[in-house]
Amino acid sequence: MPAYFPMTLNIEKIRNDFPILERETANGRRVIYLDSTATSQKPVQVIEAMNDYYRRSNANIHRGVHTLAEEATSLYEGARERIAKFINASSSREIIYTRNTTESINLVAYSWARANLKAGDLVILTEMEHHSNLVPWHMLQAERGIELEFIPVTEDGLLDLEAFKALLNRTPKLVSFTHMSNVLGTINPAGEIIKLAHAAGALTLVDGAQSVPHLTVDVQALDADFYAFSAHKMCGPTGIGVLYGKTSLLEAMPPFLGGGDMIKEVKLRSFRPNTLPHKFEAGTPAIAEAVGFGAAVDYLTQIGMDDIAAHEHEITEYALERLEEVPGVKLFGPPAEKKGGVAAFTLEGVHPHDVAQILDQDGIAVRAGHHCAQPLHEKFGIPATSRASFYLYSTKEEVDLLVQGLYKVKEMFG
Ligand code: C6P
Repeated sequence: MPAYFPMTLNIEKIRNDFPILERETANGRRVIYLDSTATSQKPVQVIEAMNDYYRRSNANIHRGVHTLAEEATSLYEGARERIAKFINASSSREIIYTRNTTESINLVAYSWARANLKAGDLVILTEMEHHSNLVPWHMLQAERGIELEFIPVTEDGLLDLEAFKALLNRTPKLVSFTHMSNVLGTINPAGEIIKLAHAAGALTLVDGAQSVPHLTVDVQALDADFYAFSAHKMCGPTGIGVLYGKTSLLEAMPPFLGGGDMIKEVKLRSFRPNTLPHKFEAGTPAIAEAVGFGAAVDYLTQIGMDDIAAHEHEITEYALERLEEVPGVKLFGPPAEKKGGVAAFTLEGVHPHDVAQILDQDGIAVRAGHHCAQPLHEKFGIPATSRASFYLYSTKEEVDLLVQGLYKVKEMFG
């Protein structure tokens, strides 16, 4: 077993932090979790931080002067500080808690875009977007008559930057794109795209659902205007995410949801909104989840994002190599140097759902379907793929078991 362990991280120690990796499925197989792109598993450090919060400190925040309320507020705000540091925001006021990446993108679409875009204004997206960075813009197009254009994806799964430059001549107002594709794994040149967009006078929104969990992200170095991500894909709990925005932009934006906590003052016929970041956080938020999010960021920071990325690269390189050996497997996306830990594939003659179901009999968890990126699958002329994805706890041994499982699938389908 140790021979399989890559050298970058102390995988044995890391795997011990994730109790779920020890469990067995109904037919007595150990779980081989290859679906971290959908949601990551959670280390005990996160589970215990949330548990401790409910056992010791539970109270509503920003509302009370009693000990528990102050403790809960300080835990909630402390997590925000650490998340700000994690992505190098210039202030924690730029970190808006949301429910997830989807809500973060919708916040920009509802608040910034409805205040700033009119009929005929152009928003540039890409062909590799997740539905959460497509549908909010379709909705705005139907409501406002904005225009949408898409940076094409090349056959090898990269963005066509020459086509993007041509689109920039049409003076877009916003360029909104994924930093890393959840299907192809492509890591897009976010810094370059942002620079080009700014030179053309557009703002930028980056969907970081797959990048923040796996790469070192520095929003100031990127010069991103907005950046969205979810806790649950980075060892944290479900139900909480972040919208990062530059202070000047967030300050100028109208509130998104109205209610308690997002106000300074309310009269019968009017209100004054609160300052940042509270202006965008109406109602009692996900407090325990924020505590868990802070613990997740501490956990990843302590291990080191660069080492995590290096480990994932090693696993991905190995996985692509091994999957390519399987007759009938077709891989989608660029080579390992240009992608994160995602391997989407089809197996000739077998529906991706059948592949996933048969693998599951051996405890191997992969996702099958369009992965909320239907237009991208259409582009490649397929309805679905099977997708294996990797994280800091993934091992080469698990890749071997996946490959072994695929040979079994082939045998069953003759
Ligand atoms: N992708 C996947 O299996 P939420 O659900 O809001 O936390 O994240 C949405 C989202 C946005 N952008 C990208 C690039 C994503 O990958 C996701 C979530 C999961 O691929 C669930 S569909």
